[in-house]
Amino acid sequence: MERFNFKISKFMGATLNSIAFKCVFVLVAVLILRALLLPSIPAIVSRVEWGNIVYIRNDPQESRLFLEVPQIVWGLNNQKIAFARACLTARMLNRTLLMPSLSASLFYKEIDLLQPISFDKVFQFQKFNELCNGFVQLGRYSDLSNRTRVLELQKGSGRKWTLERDLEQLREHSKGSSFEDYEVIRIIGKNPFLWHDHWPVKDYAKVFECLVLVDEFAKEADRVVSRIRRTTVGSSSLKPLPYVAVHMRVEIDWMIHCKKLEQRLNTNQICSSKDEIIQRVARIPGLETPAVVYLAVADKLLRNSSVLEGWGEGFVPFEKKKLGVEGIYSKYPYLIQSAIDYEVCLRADIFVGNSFSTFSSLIVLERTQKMIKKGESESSSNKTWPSYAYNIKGESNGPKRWITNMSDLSLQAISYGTTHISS
Ligand SMILES: Nc1nc2c(ncn2[C@@H]2O[C@H](COP(=O)(O)OP(=O)(O)O)[C@@H](O)[C@H]2O)c(=O)[nH]1
Ligand SMILES: *[C@@H]1O[C@H](CO)[C@@H](O)[C@H](O)[C@H]1NC(C)=O
Ligand SMILES: *[C@@H]1O[C@H](CO)[C@@H](O)[C@H](O)[C@H]1NC(C)=O
Ligand SMILES: *[C@@H]1O[C@H](CO)[C@@H](O)[C@H](O)[C@H]1NC(C)=O
Ligand SMILES: *[C@@H]1O[C@H](CO)[C@@H](O)[C@H](O)[C@H]1NC(C)=O
Ligand SMILES: *[C@@H]1O[C@H](CO)[C@@H](O)[C@H](O)[C@H]1NC(C)=O
Repeated sequence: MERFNFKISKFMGATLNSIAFKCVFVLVAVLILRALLLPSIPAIVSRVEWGNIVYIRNDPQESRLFLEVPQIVWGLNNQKIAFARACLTARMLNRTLLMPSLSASLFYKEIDLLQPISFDKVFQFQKFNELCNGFVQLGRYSDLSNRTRVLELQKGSGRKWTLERDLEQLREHSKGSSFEDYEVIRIIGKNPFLWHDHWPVKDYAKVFECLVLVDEFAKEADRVVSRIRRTTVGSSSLKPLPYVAVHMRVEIDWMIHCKKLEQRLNTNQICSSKDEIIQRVARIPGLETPAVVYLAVADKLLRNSSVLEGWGEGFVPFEKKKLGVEGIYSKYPYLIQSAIDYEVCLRADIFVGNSFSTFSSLIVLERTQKMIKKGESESSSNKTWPSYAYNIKGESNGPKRWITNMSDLSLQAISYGTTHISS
């Protein structure tokens, strides 16, 4: 809420008619008008001093009430989804989300290996608040007042903790002025995926749009992409070759997970062997060859380093080592490596991924948004930023065309776990 402090009592009675007072009065009036008319000035607290008049304005969009969440864990995109849910929870509670810790390491069972990494070491803090202004906001712990009152909100897991029950609990805590006495609501609980999926795809997309990598890592992604673009074959050296990024999800962690999932869902359309991936990519309709294929894989988690073998004529496959960019990646922990790879896939001429992977799903979501922004959705063909799922058979035995349905009512419908993809 706006708050004005006028220390003008000293003026009262003494110099009411003085010209100086009139000038000051006009200035104050202007400041008030400015504050009312331009509510989106980014400053959280602006302070203008004029003589002994002090005027303080708290930005109305910057809620003085906060939500705190536990450290966010698991893979890059599972972390992004959990982060988005924390943001949307804060939005629902009309609170600013205290900037959470992400995890630099993939291991989530050994707490000491979790390697907390501050959100702003990975994504631009200021940029996030600028882009998400009016939707959700991040705050810093230093924004908290001295006498912070904290309400702990225990989140549950397990069978009793249904989607409805979770939502009901959140609704309860967003109503009623009694909660406004608590500057901080702190969500606690063990399950790293505390946040249930209560929001439409568009809301998630809005949060993801505000996530911009810090310059250091964005530059590393630029370097990798320019290496790929520099690749030439034979005499076709003038025009850059098209580059296909394939999120080859064949790492050991995935193979364990996907086999279980296939059994449970009674399907064989999840895992995809290397050979199946190669065959499907070769049958992408209209793909011009020669083409560079960038294999986005976590080299460390590969049992089998033969991913470069078996690609047919016309395909020039690269992974990090062969491309000579291993040095770029190896400087960084898992989370950053994965984030660089994500950027490289995002910018590819063609992306091919696995419809059961959140990594693939969020790339397709961002590419779909780019496509929509370019106004392609109205034209007769959705040709820019094409994406495919190699685990599902599409036209002429190629991979299935993959576009995110932005009108879907939950993220579940478009990520981790579907063979029903829009196309
Ligand atoms: N493409 C790529 N993947 C990586 C890298 N490092 C780790 N990974 C994998 O990416 C996965 C990322 O997890 P996440 O983004 O949550 O997606 P998902 O596990 O595929 O649903 C991890 O499980 C790792 O196997 C990397 O440098 N590049
Ligand atoms: C915080 O507390 C310190 C000492 O307890 C005090 O000097 C300071 O003015 C307080 N600040 C605010 C913003 O209340
Ligand atoms: C949250 O803020 C919105 C917009 O300012 C308002 O309409 C809504 O009533 C608020 N909700 C709560 C629970 O305070
Ligand atoms: C590695 O890949 C090759 C070629 O696809 C395959 O023949 C071999 O069985 C694989 N080895 C392991 C350990 O998966
Ligand atoms: C293109 O994609 C958009 C977004 O999914 C969809 O709404 C539209 O119907 C598609 N257009 C065609 C011609 O397929
Ligand atoms: C997209 O999702 C909405 C909401 O679930 C659904 O009504 C619509 O049919 C879906 N569109 C496509 C192309 O699947």
